[in-house]
Amino acid sequence: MVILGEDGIGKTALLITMGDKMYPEYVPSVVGFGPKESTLTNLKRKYRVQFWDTNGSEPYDTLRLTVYRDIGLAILCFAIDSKYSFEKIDTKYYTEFKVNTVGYVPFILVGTKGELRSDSTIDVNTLVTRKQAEEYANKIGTHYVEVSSKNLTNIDNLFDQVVLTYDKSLKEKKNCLIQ
Ligand SMILES: Nc1nc2c(ncn2[C@@H]2O[C@H](COP(=O)(O)OP(=O)(O)OP(=O)(O)O)[C@@H](O)[C@H]2O)c(=O)[nH]1
Ligand SMILES: [Mg+2]
Repeated sequence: MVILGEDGIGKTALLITMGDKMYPEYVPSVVGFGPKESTLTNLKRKYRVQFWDTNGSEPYDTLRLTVYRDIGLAILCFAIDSKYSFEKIDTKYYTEFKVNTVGYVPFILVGTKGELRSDSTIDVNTLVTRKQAEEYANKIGTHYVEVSSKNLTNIDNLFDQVVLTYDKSLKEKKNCLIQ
């Protein structure tokens, strides 16, 4: 799978947290550039997942295109405290992902830094609302999962959703071949 989105929204922290079930003290920019294997456990099963971390900044725009070959699932990511990163999903990452993948590749919309919703020092008007995110996910035909790597909220649910979405797309592909 590949994780896509703007700079500084918590992509790398999320990948590390999904693997380690722990929020990292130090977050590198990308977890290597190239696929990394990780064993994730969920739904009482173990999965070997190969994931690509990416970087949203312009110098990486060309390099990122090479990632789309052969991917099984994409996580489209924004941070709930960055309306800019949410808008960029539609204007950049979703489009780029659709243009550069062949056939149907499943994807999930993820809002990071979810714990900021209950931070009383933050003006709620500056946040992307859950309703906005859910409506957008609905429009592009997927689910919205809001997570907090910092508080480990919904990290397991996200991986459940990754597995379900991926399995469903495999079954649909099989059905298409039989018909
Ligand atoms: N409040 C909060 N901060 C987070 C969370 N996850 C990551 N961060 C912080 O957000 C910043 C960016 O996190 P990264 O994981 O490096 O973000 P990235 O999207 O990989 O950024 P680039 O590699 O620059 O594209 C870091 O300072 C993290 O500590 C979270 O769940 N909550
Ligand atoms: Mg990163």
